[in-house]
Amino acid sequence: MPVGVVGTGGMGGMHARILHHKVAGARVAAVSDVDTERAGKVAEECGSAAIFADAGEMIRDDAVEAVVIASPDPTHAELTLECLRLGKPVLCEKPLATSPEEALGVVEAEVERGEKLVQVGFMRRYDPQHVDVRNTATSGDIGQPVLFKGWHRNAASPPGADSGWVVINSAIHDLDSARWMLDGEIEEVFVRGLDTTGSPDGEFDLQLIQFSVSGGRLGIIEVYVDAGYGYEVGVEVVGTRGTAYTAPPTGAVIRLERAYSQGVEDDWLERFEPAYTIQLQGWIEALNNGQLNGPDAWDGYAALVAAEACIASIRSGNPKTVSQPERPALYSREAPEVVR
Ligand code: ISE
Repeated sequence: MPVGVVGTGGMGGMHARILHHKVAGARVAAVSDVDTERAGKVAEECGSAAIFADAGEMIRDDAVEAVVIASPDPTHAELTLECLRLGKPVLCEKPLATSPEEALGVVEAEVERGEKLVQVGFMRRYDPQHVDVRNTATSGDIGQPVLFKGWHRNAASPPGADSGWVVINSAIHDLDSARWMLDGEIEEVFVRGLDTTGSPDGEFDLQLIQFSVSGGRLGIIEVYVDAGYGYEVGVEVVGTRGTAYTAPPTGAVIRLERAYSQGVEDDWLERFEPAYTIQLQGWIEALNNGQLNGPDAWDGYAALVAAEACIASIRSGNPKTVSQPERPALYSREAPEVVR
């Protein structure tokens, strides 16, 4: 499957290298980036892929049959819509869009086409530790799942990151994990936060999201994007008979000079490299088998609807109800996953 990768920064570069070096059935046919020098370096590493400065031009090139979008968040919806217009399957990094309205436009365009072509890059659904928790939660072994707990810590946030960015760019993963782990919809959110950096703008780099989930369940997410010590993500699902939570990092536990220590990852590229690989392998297999079965445009939209409610709660200081239209038949859980 000849794939075009939009964006050759940290995320796009990793996707291109994984596709080239680790995913059977995939070939990096092209990469695009406004920074053509950076694109050239990635292209060279990935079998002399073609280089484009313009993403749309690459997407429209006949040599590209599937697309990975890993460009800046504001470009995601527009480029995904171009893939839909051309009938090209696309794996779009989260967030699908920067607002629910923009994401709904993608959903409506895909429903109009009548076939699923969009997968959203919620890669935690492919992380072995997260999958193990979800399988345990849905197996009945811990009783009825009643509470989702997530913690998500970045070592440091980028310049200009405000409360909205923390939600749309970071907490979007945890909101999706809650929907996925509890197999339900987020119904109400209440967000409180802190600015731990002492910056005058009062934006929250530490947020506590309390929420309710359909079926009478609850959740709480801590997102802290200036944690300092490293990158750490985990979930726990609490059931009526027991709990399941993600195992700690797999690195060696070192005993030295009367102390234990274990490494903590720097960032998501390091912590979730296996998940990104499994995600891409599954996506290519699904395309070659004609069955898309990953997180879809509706998942991308639903996470953004909850995210927007979180931002509204931050601004108002009050709880915010999350309301969304009926799930179209194309995205029903019962619908066959066959798409192409
Ligand atoms: C980043 O964009 C990611 O997607 C990471 O998975 C997440 O942990 C991080 O907070 C985001 O900024």
